[in-house]
Formats: sequence, structure tokens, C-alpha cells
Amino acid sequence: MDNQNPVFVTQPSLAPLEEFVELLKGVWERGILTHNGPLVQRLEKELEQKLGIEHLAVNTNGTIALQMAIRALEIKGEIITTPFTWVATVSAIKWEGCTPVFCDIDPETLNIDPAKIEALITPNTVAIMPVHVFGTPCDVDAIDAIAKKHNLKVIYDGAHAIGSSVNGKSLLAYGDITATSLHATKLFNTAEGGACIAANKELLDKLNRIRFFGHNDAKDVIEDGFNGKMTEVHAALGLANMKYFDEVLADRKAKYNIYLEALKANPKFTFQKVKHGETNYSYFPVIFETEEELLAVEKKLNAQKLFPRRYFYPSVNTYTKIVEGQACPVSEDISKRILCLPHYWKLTSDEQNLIIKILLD
Ligand code: T4K
Repeated sequence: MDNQNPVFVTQPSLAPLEEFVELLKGVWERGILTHNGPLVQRLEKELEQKLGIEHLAVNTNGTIALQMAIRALEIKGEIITTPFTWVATVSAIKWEGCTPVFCDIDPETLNIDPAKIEALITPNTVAIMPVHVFGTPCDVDAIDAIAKKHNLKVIYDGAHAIGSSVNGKSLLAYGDITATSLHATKLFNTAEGGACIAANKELLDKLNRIRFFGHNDAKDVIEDGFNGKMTEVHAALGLANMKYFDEVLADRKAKYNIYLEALKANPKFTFQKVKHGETNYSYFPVIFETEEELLAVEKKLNAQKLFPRRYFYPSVNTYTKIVEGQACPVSEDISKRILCLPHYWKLTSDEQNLIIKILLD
């Protein structure tokens, strides 16, 4: 049977509207819409409790969270990062006056390849900014060891990583700072939003000042800050959605396993490997043998109103406006052959089965 309604790569996970409205009533009564209001503070506490972490500050979005992290660590120079990411990782580095240096990826985990980092370190290197791609944990122990040896900071781009873990600990707890995204397309969302998770209280205080124009309590300005505040309306959505966090995560895992079981025996496809810790199963990427095969399958899916996405294509090191002359053959190759299948809470089993059928056709 033909598919009737368009199915996109994802759809926001949303609590019932009444539960969001209930929280909004309090916002209306108080008249406090922003500036570290009670719901923002509650969301921070609930996220910390849910993830078993400390020192979390929410903000406007994941891109600003990365910029806040760079500012808080007061670094200027070269930052070693991955080309297999969303452009925001690299634009954040550039907005903060630093230079991105691309390190190629491990072809199995699709994350930065720790074995290739040291060769890129120069006297100007100040930090490593790996990405936990699609929620799959990086080799945090290896990265930590390199950073310690060369006295570098580590900022994890954990935009996809809420709900992932390593050594039984939330993945967001690693590095000097982890920045995450709470965007509509993420496992847990506040429509737009993000958060920084700092290694200590001193850094957290600094991040809180940076997101509030650099002010301290005495209204002096003691940081190079900007406006990175989350509103009460966004926090209300986060609090409403929080109730469904575990259900959404479990559903992603179940659907991820359905895809994997159905497709794994087919030699045409390979899959991202989880070698360290546990993923949050938030994306389902399939790696094809060739770009031509990917395009042919994409066309068949589109004909049935099924719209997967080519995350991440092209490899960020090849964008015109980024930085010239840094080849990353593994990332460039995989970028051309990888497709993320529709994967979200309300995806029906009929829709998922149709996607599988078309892939196996
Ligand atoms: N670092 C990494 C590694 C990232 O992946 C990202 C963002 C960031 C940093 C920065 O975090 P933020 O500053 O964004 O918080 C999306 C997201 O906009 C972006 O957040 C995300 N990564 C990136 C991987 O994907 P698009 O251009 O694919 O979004 P869009 O609007 O095409 O959405 C995809 C599908 O989702 C649509 O086809 C339909 C559905 N959708 C989307 C939205 C926004 C909905 O159903 N409702 C919605 O409201 O970028």
C-alpha cells in the first residue's frame, strides 16, 4: 500500500499539549518570562537529576553552548575537531576567533579518530573538540589521555548525546565542558535550546555569567558575555517533555533494534559501531557501498513520501566558507554514502516496515 502522509527524518517528541499549557499558566501568573526564572532553574535541576550529573546551565541553543564553552575556558588558537559533523561545531570555533583543524574519523564509530589527533598538535593547539556523532560515545579515555599529555582543554560537542553513557556515567559529564542541544530534532527538546555541563562549579558560575551579558551578581561585567538565556516558555516545554524522557529513549532503542535486525544481514549495508559505552539510539544511519546506491534508495523512499536525511553531507572540511586545504578522506568518503532513516517516537510500525521493505528491495 502507498504511504499517505510525509514521513521526515525526525519529528519532535512532544508531551500532551495540556501538560505544557498547565506549566504555562504559572508563567502567565508570575509574568516572569526570562532571566533565570523558576522554570529554567527547575529544568536545570531535573536534568541534573535525570542524568546523574552536576554543573549544568541551559541556554538558547547548542551552537551558543559551544561558544559559551570556548569563552569560559578562555582559549584562543587551534582547536582540533571532526569534519563529520553539523556545521555548527566548526562555526562556533570560528565565531570565537579560533581556528578549526580537522582530524579524520574512525570509519567504524564515525567519531574523531584518537590515533590521528597527536600528529595535528602544534604549539598553537589549545583544545580538542570531538563530537559524539549520532549519540555514539567517542573514545573518551583515549582523548582524555592525549589532552592531559599535551595540556589541552577538551570540549565535547554532545549535541546528540543526551541519554548516552560511558562507564555507567552520563556522556555529558566528560571533558572540561560538554555542550548539548535541546533542539526540536533532538531526543529531548525545548523547541530551541541547549546546555553546557561543566567539570566544576567555578566553570559553571562563569558559564552562567557569560550567558547573562557577562554580569556578576553585583551587576559589574566581569566576562565577555552575550545573551544566551533560555526563556521560561522553552523551559516549560522541557519540563513537560521530561516526563516522557525514559519512554522516548526506550522507544528509540526498540525501533533502532528493529531496523538493525532487519538490515544487518544484508551485505549492501554497514552501520555505525558503538565501541565505547552505550548510545542513546537517537539516529539510525545506514552506510551504503556507493553514493549511487544511496541515491537510488533515497529516490525510491521519496517516491513513497519517505524523507531520510543525508547527515552529514558533505564533510564539513569541504565547505567553501570553512577552511581550505585540509583533506579528510575517510570523512569525505563516508559522508557521500550515509543516510539517516526516519527514526522518532511517533513513527508507526507500518511506516518503519515500509522503509525496511524499500531498503531490502
Ligand atoms: N553540533 C552538532 C553535532 C549538531 O548536530 C548540531 C545541530 C549543533 C551542534 C547545533 O545545535 P543547535 O544550535 O541546532 O541547537 C537539524 C537541526 O536544526 C540541528 O539542530 C541539528 N544539529 C542538525 C543535525 O539537524 P536540519 O536542517 O536537518 O533541520 P530540519 O529543520 O530540516 O529538520 C529535520 C526534520 O525534522 C524536518 O524534515 C522535519 C522535522 N522537524 C523539524 C523541526 C525543526 C519537525 O517535525 N519539526 C520541527 O520543528 O537541522
